[in-house]
Amino acid sequence: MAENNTFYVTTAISYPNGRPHIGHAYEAISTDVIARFQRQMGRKVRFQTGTDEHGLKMARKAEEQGRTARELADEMSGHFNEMCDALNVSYDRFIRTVEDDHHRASQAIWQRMEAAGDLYLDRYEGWYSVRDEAYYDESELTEGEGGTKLSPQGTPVEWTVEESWFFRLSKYQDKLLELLKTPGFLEPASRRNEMIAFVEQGLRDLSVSRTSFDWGVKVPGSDDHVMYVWVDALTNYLTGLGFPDETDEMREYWPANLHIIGKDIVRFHTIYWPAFLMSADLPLPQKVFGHGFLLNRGQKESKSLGNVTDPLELADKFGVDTLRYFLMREVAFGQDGSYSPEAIVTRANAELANSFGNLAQRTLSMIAKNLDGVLENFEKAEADTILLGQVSDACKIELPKAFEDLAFSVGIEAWMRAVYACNQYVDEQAPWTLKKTDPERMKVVLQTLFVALRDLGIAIQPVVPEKAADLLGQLGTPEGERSYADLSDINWYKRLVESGFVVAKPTPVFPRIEMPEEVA
Ligand code: ME8
Repeated sequence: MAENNTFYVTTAISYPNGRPHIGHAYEAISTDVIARFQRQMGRKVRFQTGTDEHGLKMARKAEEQGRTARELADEMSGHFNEMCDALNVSYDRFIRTVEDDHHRASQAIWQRMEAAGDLYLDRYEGWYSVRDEAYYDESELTEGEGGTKLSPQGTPVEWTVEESWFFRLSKYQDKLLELLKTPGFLEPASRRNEMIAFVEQGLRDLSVSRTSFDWGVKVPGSDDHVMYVWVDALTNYLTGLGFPDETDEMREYWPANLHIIGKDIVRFHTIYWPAFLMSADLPLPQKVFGHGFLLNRGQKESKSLGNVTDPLELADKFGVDTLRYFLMREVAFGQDGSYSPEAIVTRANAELANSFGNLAQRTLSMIAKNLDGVLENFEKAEADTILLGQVSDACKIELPKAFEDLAFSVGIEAWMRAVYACNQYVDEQAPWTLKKTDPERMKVVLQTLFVALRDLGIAIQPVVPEKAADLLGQLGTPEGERSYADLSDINWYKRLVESGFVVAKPTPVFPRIEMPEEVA
């Protein structure tokens, strides 16, 4: 069992059959926010992401382009890795399923399933969607244009007949039902019923190998078979910890605390994956969270609509942290969301520039100018205590509680309310007037705001890591004192004053952004 203070979180691994799109960026960013949040909560975190490079979809795409699957995978996987780096995604391992240790891990889990008596050779005859890399039962299909058959995801299916290894999925039906009904295993809860209904209608054994192509992990002892791509893909979560070896990482981090995935692949993660693990006699992940889809102005992105956005272009135009903030703030995690350049600019200017950025800029400028940047210990009046209580509640209690529940937009909203409260306090206290009428009171007001900024800066780090670090640097917050536990340290201000730290003329953390002309 994983130790309590460790946290293993993963994203899905993406198909590198093309460049990353905004949905991939969204998943990487939200999982990174979780990883950073958990680290800041003091947990020992392991975070894995990567690319899922085998299967028919990759093989066909490469063929279309007249090159090998490996060439396509190498090029495109590189773009996914670059995207993660550019978006400040703090993964511990970027896994590629073509790597040797992954082949070894996949073969090891296969052998365990075989040893459990759960694999047998037969003939598969049925429908397969290459786009989804998924088998479907006739009853799940719908009719498309011209009488073609479509998967529940709306993708074309083809009739497939081949010799195949089968996994005894049916054997796990009762245990899977019990698992799916376990509160907290699959979230949001709204995704549960669909999975329960799928299991309740009866599970058929699953075809888990292919013989019509060879781009995959070889089935041990059956060299003409490659594993069904989902068998190897799901195993990536174990590979990264050193499975099948009994490594420290396996002991510390397995079972995973959280698999973050999109809503379209919940079946694979909450039915197939737990069944494979049960068969291999390995502990099950604690939670699978299926997030929603990100739409471009309410529409699905597609090459034919010509609305495919390169997430790095968005980050370049608006800033990495602005994009991160927007996605986490705008979309209720678990539901679908929509984005547009206008929505990003509007949100960023209203909340980051005009509210938070401006608060920091005004406060620090006034301290630098009117107090020569010098901080002192001070006695709070009632209004100051009330404000700092509100800020502290939002930063220390409300935001962390919401983030722990993966309700990011709720947590950020609580944080934003605290920012608004600070701005209202500035307006009410009017330090620019106090400068003439009551300079001692002005000092207290400015220092109260300084204290609030430090809490606000610490709390929001998982979402906007670079900008928060910039602000905390300007506030003189030592790097080792930026965790959520540090928000309960009552002596930090005293220590800062004693250190002789001087507030310098600030540089804006969140300047206003303009709508770039080409998208205006
Ligand atoms: O499914 N909005 O890979 P993938 C939000 N290789 N998320 C989206 C999205 C959108 N518009 N489009 C896709 C695969 N996603 C498999 C996973 S895991 C062992 C194997 C999400 O490249 C999608 O739901 O099609 C998935 O979680 C991830 O992006 C990768 O999708």
